[in-house]
Amino acid sequence: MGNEDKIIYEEHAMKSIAASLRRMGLAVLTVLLVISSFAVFAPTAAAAEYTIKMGTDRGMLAFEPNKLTVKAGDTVKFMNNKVPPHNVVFDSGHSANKDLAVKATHKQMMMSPGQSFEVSFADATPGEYPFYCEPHRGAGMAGKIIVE
Ligand SMILES: [Cu+2]
Repeated sequence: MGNEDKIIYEEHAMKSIAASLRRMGLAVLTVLLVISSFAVFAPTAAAAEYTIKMGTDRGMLAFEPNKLTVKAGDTVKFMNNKVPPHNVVFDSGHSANKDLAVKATHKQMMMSPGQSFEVSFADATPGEYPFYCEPHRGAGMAGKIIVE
C-alpha cells in the first residue's frame, strides 16, 4: 500500500467510524427522547379507586365523604353502609358531563350493607358531579365528586 493509498484508506475508515458514531448518537438520542417523553407523559401513579360510604359509620343519613376530588381515570365505589335503603342519582343538569351523570346514576335501591357499585371516571370531563340519595335527599344526603 502506497502512502497516498494509506491516507485514503484511513480517511475512509475515519469517515465510516464518524458515520457509525453519528448513527449511534442518533439512536441514543432517540432512546433518551422516548424515555424522557414517558417520564413526562406517563401518569406518575396508577388510577386510584375511592370509596364513598352510603350512610356514615355513626348511622347518619349522609355520604362519607360527601365531597371527593378525583382525577380523570379514577374509579369511585359507592358502598352501602348504614341506614339503608340508599341510591345514587347524579344531577345531570348540574354535572360537567351530562352523559356521564346519567350513566353513573344508580336508581336501584340498595337494601343490604356491603352492596356496592362502581363509577368510572375514565375520560371524564373535568368539573363537578353532584349527586344525592333519593329517599334521603330531604335529610341532606347529597354529595359531590370533583374531577380535576
Ligand atoms: Cu340514603
